[in-house]
Amino acid sequence: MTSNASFSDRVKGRSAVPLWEIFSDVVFPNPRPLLDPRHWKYTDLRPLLMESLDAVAIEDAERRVLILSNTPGHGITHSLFCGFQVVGPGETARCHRHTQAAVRFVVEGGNAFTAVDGERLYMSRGDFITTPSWTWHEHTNNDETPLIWLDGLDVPLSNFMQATFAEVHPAGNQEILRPDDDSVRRYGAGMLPIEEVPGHQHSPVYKYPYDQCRATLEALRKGPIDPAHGHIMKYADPRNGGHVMPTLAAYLQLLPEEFTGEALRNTASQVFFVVEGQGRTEIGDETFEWSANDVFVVPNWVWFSHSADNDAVLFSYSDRAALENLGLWRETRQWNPA
Ligand code: GTQ
Ligand code: FE2
Repeated sequence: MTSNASFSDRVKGRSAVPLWEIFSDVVFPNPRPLLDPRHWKYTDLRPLLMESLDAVAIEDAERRVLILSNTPGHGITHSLFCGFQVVGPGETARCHRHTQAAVRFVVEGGNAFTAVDGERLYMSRGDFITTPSWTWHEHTNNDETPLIWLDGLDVPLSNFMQATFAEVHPAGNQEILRPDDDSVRRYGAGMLPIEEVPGHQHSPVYKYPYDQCRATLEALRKGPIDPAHGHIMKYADPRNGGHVMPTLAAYLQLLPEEFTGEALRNTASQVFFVVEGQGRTEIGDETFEWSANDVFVVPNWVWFSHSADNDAVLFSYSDRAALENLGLWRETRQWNPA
């Protein structure tokens, strides 16, 4: 008996599968995003964040985070994690470290800091802070009001690679090894030591203060504008101009009043946080109207375009760094006849 079916069955009986039966499931012409675009309004989430202060003690929570869950694995995309974290007055979220890398964007700041790798980084609204893979980190709020920021992590990507490790600091708090905001002062001016440049795989700058970054966007107004992004800059590693970490890329962009952006699509999945202004983003065939502090997510390989009513500033992070490092980055822009 030698029918095709029985051949296939005999192959499958040996824990093998004929490629020709499933070829188009594994090799296909373009990405097939499995997630939906989505929009979270801060006005919906903030009251819940405030309630969470009473709903769980910081000692019982490890981190008090409301996850913006958009996939079965609690990612906001197949590769990225996103959440709003709140630390109440007088609280400390204890020190730990993990192989997953994090970026943070401060929403409601104050007299509060995150300590990363032996250094306290004070948190004001709009500051961009990194927590690279395997660096010790803890969060302390010495203010009278809650501290809130947006967390972006490469959790689904790292977990997919099954290279996840995590541990709590044996002392609960890390030793502070350098002055406050030392990495900003040491490396944030774009200068580097002529020898002994840090050899690790992440930017030596752990905080990019909003006032400086916002001023940079303002300076760009006088120059040419990108038809899709408006005035955009990436948070860069000053050693090489690369992304801040091997997996995560992050950006700040200014959409001037009445900006109408061209569409583009790329292989990154992207999370946007509205820092200032109002506008809308078309993602596929949906339109999301956003205003300050909202979050929206753009799936990979879906056409999207931004427009702004008044001057708008968007923070975003994506898996572009990982894609570039793996040779999987691609972008296509709308064909726009002159
Ligand atoms: O602040 O250390 O949103 O470890 C998820 C995991 C935040 C954190 C998250 C974490 C943290
Ligand atoms: Fe953490």
